[in-house]
Amino acid sequence: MFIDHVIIEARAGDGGDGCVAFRHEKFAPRGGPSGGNGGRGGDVVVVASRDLTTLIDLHYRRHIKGERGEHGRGKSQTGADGTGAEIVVPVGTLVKDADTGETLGELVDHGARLVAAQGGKPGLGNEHFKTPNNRTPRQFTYGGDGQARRLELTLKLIADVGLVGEPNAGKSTLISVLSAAHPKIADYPFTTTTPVLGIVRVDEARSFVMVDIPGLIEGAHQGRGMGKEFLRHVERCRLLIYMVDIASPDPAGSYRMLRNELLHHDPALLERKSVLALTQCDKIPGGTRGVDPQLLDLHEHTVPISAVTKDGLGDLLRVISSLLYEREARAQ
Ligand SMILES: Nc1nc2c(ncn2[C@@H]2O[C@H](COP(=O)(O)OP(=O)(O)OP(=O)(O)O)[C@@H](O)[C@H]2O)c(=O)[nH]1
Ligand SMILES: [Mg+2]
Repeated sequence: MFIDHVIIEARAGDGGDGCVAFRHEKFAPRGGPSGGNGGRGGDVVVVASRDLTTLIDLHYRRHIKGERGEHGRGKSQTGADGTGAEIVVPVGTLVKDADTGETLGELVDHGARLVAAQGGKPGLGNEHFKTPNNRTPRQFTYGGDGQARRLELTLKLIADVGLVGEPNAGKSTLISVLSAAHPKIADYPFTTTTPVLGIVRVDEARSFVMVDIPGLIEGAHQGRGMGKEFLRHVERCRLLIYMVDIASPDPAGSYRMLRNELLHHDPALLERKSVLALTQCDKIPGGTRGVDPQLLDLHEHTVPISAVTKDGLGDLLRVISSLLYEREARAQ
């Protein structure tokens, strides 16, 4: 199961109470105040790890609590701080307050940490209130309440290259020939129901991460089909590949439909570097060389391919890598 959205209850620990105590020593029977402060409550912290790829663990663990700080004790002893609780999430997780909608942060790097609920402040013991005028204070304060918050965690996969296409365009087939990923492939629509990541090796030094998402159909932005929900996974891709089956009834229309769906989801996606891959060219006479020139003109970078004969895959990789690495190449 692929879980990429969960709401959990985070409750930080309360602060420990301050203590009221007086020293009772043999030669100082009426000693001064000695009640120590409480400890801080443990925070609830969200930590990003590249070792996770879904939020599934949290699906089964909805309540996360930090420990309470210990109460202060006599003999000026401060209570120990409560241990914090960690919520480990995959890199690329967005953390929001589920009730206010406020974005608390986005964990983009491995090891990044975000305090999602603050532990309660320590209470003060009576020793703290000692003044020259008041040598026997009985005052103390209670520890503060730990912050309680409902957190909405949303995972946005971080891939360099996203595949967008209608169902059956051949997205999963492409990722399975270019990477070690093995998504299910079949000739019925919506075979892919959850995003799949694959690492594509360009040469010894370079590789990129590709993401295959469920197919898009016209009206996806209004909730038709299932692709809309997954479009957020291509939001951060540096490059998009429009996948259009050359043997489908209207390839040019399919390409325009895909652009239109992206436009409605987020207009910035149309500005993204992109390549049009005309897929399944083995099905037409002449294969990758038999493509109608008008289709080749649809997009600035158009590459005819066949995942079955592997024709055009080298060209596709060359175009992808020149676009992905062009800034670095120029800088060298
Ligand atoms: N002849 C031929 N068939 C292909 C090619 N690529 C994919 N297919 C076939 O087309 C069908 C759909 O392929 P998939 O890779 O599952 O398509 P998809 O785009 O992932 O589809 P969804 O997951 O439903 O969105 C399967 O029967 C594949 O075997 C190709 O290059 N040539
Ligand atoms: Mg698929």
